[in-house]
Amino acid sequence: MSKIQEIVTAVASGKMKLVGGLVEEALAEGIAATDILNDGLIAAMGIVGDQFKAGDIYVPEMLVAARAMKKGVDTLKPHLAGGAAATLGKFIIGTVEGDLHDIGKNLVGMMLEGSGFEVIDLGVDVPAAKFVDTIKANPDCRIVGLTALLTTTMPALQASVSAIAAAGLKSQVKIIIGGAPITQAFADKIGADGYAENAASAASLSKELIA
Ligand code: B1M
Repeated sequence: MSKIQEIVTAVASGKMKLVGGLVEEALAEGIAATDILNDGLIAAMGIVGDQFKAGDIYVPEMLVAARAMKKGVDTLKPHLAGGAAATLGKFIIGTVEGDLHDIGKNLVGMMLEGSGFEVIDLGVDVPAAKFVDTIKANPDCRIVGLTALLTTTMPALQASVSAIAAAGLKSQVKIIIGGAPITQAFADKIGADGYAENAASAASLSKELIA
């Protein structure tokens, strides 16, 4: 079994204690950190999602897999985030109200930090008003990122974008959105300034939008 395959199997089966070591071994073998992330850790979560959808596993198994994934991401972090000095200004990020998924959001935050943003992470289940208040409290912040992983929380994403606009803050900040069910068409529909498919493109899009 290849090292990447071992990582996929360990994450998908929630073997948190194994994952850190396997990621270190993969790095020592010269496998690129981005390949370990995409083909190992993220691929494993895809498998977990499919198993959940098929009814082969339940929420507790999804949760232990998520913990194993986090362990892998923590080990990879120094090798992924470029470590640029925070010169690009503030970036407020959060997962919208009703939604507890944070792995993708954390990856986006990590990539943005590595690209030179100072990340203000509001966590998960963030009400629209909290985004508004945090933008107001940070008048030098020029960009905000919203995540939603559930089709049922896409309306909360729309509500957050609307609340930011209704508070008159659209001239201060650009808004980018992302998450598995999100598309460019949805971003256009709700008046977001951009959509990014993954953490790396979220970082490059953010730089473009504030340039
Ligand atoms: Co949940 N879950 N989950 N879950 N979960 C999904 C999303 C699901 C697709 C699984 C499935 O059915 N196949 C499904 C949603 C179905 C739908 O809406 N159509 C689902 C469900 C149904 C649920 C519950 C409702 C289950 C239940 O209770 N019955 C429940 C909801 C809880 C809630 O939020 N209120 C639930 C709970 C959970 C756990 C808590 C157990 C756990 C989350 C733990 C955690 O995050 N700390 C969990 C997990 C792990 C998943 C799956 C398996 C993996 C998600 C993940 O971390 N992926 C997921 C299935 C799947 O995605 N295939 C699933 C890896 C991560 C790197 O990808 O977050 O997409 P992702 O991020 C990507 C991009 O989307 C993008 O960049 C990242 C990659 O670089 N991106 C952005 C993300 N945010 C961005 C922001 C940007 C730009 C890009 O700009 C700001």
